[in-house]
Amino acid sequence: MSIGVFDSGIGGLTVLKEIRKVLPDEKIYYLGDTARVPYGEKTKELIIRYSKEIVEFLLEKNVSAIVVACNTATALALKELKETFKIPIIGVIEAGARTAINTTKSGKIGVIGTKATIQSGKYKEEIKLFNKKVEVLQKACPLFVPAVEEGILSGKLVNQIITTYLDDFKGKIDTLILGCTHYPLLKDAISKIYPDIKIVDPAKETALDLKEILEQNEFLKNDAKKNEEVKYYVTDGQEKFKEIGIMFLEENIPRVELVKL
Ligand code: DGN
Repeated sequence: MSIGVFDSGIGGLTVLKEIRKVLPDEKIYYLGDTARVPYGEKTKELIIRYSKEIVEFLLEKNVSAIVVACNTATALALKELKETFKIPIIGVIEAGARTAINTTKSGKIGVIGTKATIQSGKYKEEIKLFNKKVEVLQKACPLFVPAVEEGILSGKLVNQIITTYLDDFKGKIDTLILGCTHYPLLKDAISKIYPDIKIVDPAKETALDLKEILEQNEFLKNDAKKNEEVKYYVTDGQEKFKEIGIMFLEENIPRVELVKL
């Protein structure tokens, strides 16, 4: 049994890290579409096409389930992927929305993500499915991704970027969903500035959802090998992926293969 995980690039490694904690013995194929990142500025049609190409690649590896470890691809392509392919495919948004609903006391939730994720309104839609009365404030934070990729995770510059985007939320929300897979690296910096806001990273709950789906489908066997490996694939820039990947995964990435989709 193996699992496919994909992202527009490197951010999905924050989701992979959580999946590895919950399912350390399953073989995982991770694909980062680094040649075509960022998805956050692209059209829905293009994101659906890219996502389908990636799923087809992962299916060739005989994966039993797929995690769309990218908020933008989840927001814009998950529905089409589920309609097109027969295996279980899960995204990160439902888990994020559910966790936020269980976290908020005031019923006021903030969502941040790429422009495409925010414009799609998917988080708001999911949250409203759980509870219509909850108020949702949204904001695209496009400068967070380059800051994270440059390793600027604390200090004056990143604090200024954070307050520029998030001061609008001050006093208006008690829970903030990190609706982009890069943002967990800014969690500490955001928490320091807004200690009263509870921060939700959808990755943890997504990993638990995946485990539940695998159990329901009886995909998890007791005879699985211990500590299975992760195979990494990118569409460009193997070295950069390895270099920055450590920051996201907090472990070394020994080998990355290049693929053409
Ligand atoms: N991984 C993307 C997401 O979670 O929305 C962000 C990266 C990007 O495509 N800009």
